Amino acid sequence: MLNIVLFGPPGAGKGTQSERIIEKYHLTHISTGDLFRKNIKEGTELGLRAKSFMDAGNLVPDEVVVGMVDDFLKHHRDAEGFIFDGYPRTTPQAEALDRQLENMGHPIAAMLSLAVPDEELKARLANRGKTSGRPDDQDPEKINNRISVYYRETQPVMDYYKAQGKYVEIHGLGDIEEIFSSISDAIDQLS
Ligand code: B4P
Repeated sequence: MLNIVLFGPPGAGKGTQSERIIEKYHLTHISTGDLFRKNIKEGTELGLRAKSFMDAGNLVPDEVVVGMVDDFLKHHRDAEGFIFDGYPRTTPQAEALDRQLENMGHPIAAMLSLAVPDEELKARLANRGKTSGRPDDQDPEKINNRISVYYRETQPVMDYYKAQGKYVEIHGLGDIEEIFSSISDAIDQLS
């Protein structure tokens, strides 16, 4: 079983690269952002709890996210491995993930961290906002808030994985397939 965290600021390309990773390595994809958007669309109680946080570009509270991931893992016990896309986003979430995987006997093998400059992130998100219909992509203030929240609450998660010797930085600027090739090289070195 291969478990990987795909990490990076908003708009770094986590969703974009996850699609390629799951196809090549047959991992099960868990995107907490996608799961929340699905719940919002379906009008579930979980979706209602998450919506106001997401629309403002803030993080959904840890206990809500961790509970949702617990549930997902329980329903995917036969997976060959997981790509965690957008989770963990806080140090308490990283600690929770270690506990969740301890129960399954397969810890995180690596955190692949996409490095992209802020100006490029803002341009990508504003561009996606033209067609995505996502409230958090459409307003420059919300985009700026998401990037600030990333530096304040999410970036410390890097140190958590650096301390475990699992941190791998990936240059995230440029051609999507070239970035995927760097990711593939990093994954191939793990197995
Ligand atoms: P997410 O859904 O995780 O999304 P994201 O950060 O917006 O984007 P991602 O990095 O996946 O970007 P993408 O590939 O799409 O989070 C949304 C919200 O959900 C959060 O703000 C938060 O409120 C909540 N949430 C989710 N997880 C949470 C958690 N664990 N805890 C608390 N709250 C949580 O790429 C963006 C754009 O760039 C796309 O248009 C893409 O086509 C383009 N692009 C990608 N790679 C490119 C490249 N190399 N060159 C040019 N463009 C590129």
